Amino acid sequence: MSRSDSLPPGQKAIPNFIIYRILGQPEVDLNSWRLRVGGYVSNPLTYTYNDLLEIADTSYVSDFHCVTGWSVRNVIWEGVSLRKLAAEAQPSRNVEWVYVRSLDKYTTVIPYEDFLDERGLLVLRINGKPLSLEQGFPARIFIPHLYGWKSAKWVTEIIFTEEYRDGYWEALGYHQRGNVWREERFK
Ligand SMILES: Nc1nc2c(c(=O)[nH]1)N[C@H]1C(S)=C(S)[C@@H](COP(=O)(O)O)O[C@H]1N2
Ligand SMILES: [Mo]
Repeated sequence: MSRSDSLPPGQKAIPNFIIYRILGQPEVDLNSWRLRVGGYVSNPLTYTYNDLLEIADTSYVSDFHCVTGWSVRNVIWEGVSLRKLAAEAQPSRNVEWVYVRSLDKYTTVIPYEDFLDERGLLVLRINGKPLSLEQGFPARIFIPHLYGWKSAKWVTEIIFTEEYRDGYWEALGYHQRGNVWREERFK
């Protein structure tokens, strides 16, 4: 079976996303919201929501996997490729990790190599509609082969770093990378 028709080990399909907001639902003000891309880069950048809409370049269908064992199949994802954001910021050669911060103070960490996966996405739309507030409007991360906790909602900062640093779930024992096909659930 190919990856497109099988689920990763230990996962079960359910029809709809279960909404998680472990730190509460943040209030989003689109006028003040910005996405900052920085850290160890030669060209730090700040994007408004409209800037991101203008450079949206990617759309595909892929499954979503939460580490607690549920998956939602065949979701349509649209947005800006993370590769493009990285290319604009020009991370230093020594970058190994990407640290992500959100409006609700949620954080997560992604290996630079996985961040650069060709399907890595800053999501602006799900299933043909703008992200709902509860699903992370204005923007969230999605990398199909990583567990859902890496898919930070309401993202405000993407920071390229040399040093590993735990995010919210990683500090509680969840894996540095979280590859669903290798079942990297815990450290
Ligand atoms: N800011 C923020 N992002 C988050 C979370 C959260 O609590 N806060 N939960 C994560 C987890 S564990 C999962 S499985 C997915 C769930 O996405 P959903 O709420 O759209 O179903 O969001 C991820 N991103
Ligand atoms: Mo999750």
